[in-house]
Amino acid sequence: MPYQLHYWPTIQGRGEFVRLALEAAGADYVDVARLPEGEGGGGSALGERLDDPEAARPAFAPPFLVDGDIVVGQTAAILLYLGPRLGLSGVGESDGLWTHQLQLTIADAVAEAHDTHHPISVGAYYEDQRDAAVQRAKAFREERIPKFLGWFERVLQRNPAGSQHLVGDTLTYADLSLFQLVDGLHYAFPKASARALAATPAVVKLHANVKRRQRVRDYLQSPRRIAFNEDGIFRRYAELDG
Ligand SMILES: N[C@@H](CCC(=O)N[C@@H](CS)C(=O)NCC(=O)O)C(=O)O
Repeated sequence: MPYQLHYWPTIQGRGEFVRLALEAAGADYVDVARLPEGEGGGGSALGERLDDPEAARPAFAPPFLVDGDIVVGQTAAILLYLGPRLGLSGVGESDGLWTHQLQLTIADAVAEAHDTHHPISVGAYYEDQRDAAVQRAKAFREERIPKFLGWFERVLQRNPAGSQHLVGDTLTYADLSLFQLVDGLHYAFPKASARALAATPAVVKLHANVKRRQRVRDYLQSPRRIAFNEDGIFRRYAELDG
């Protein structure tokens, strides 16, 4: 049975962290909401699934993964579940937990990137919170992007197995997610992220190495990879960069 990924069909968003893991492992999966409506696809079918009154353990929000009887919500929990199954996690309790910790830190960075364009309310339009967004984005650019990327740089430099990977000497979902974080920051904040990345050579190298991997490259060039856009988490608004 293929894994079922349930996520909004028109954005990369948080679903992209799961897509990348599935794609990099060559896993059999269906991106359900991207199917034609007649086959259960579309955003409204996804909304109906979230509101399913029969679900004993409903996910709070997309993404969620269905694997037979198992339903897992929360991006980091989905990757915690998939990691060992796809051969994309540190092995053993200590390395498995470390991989998860890295993912949770990436989730923190993603939430802060989101809040630069929605600092007041998730439910209000960007245009109605632009002034606060400008202020929030300035702090994110000047303090948080360098702090997050600097921490990942130190993690890479201190990895006893070498600075090619975050955990041990093989690819994990944390590497894939750091690739996606850097890609997103580069899209949304081209000037600020270029400045921060100039001080984090191992992060830059990891991003390039992940992008070069055959399955990742094939995926990025395929129609399955949705382009960044201004409905997603990483949005390019000129007034928020600098
Ligand atoms: N912490 C959750 C956040 C999930 C989330 O915020 N999903 C967004 C799309 S990226 C959503 O549709 N949220 C709807 C809501 O929060 O009401 C995760 O990492 O998966």
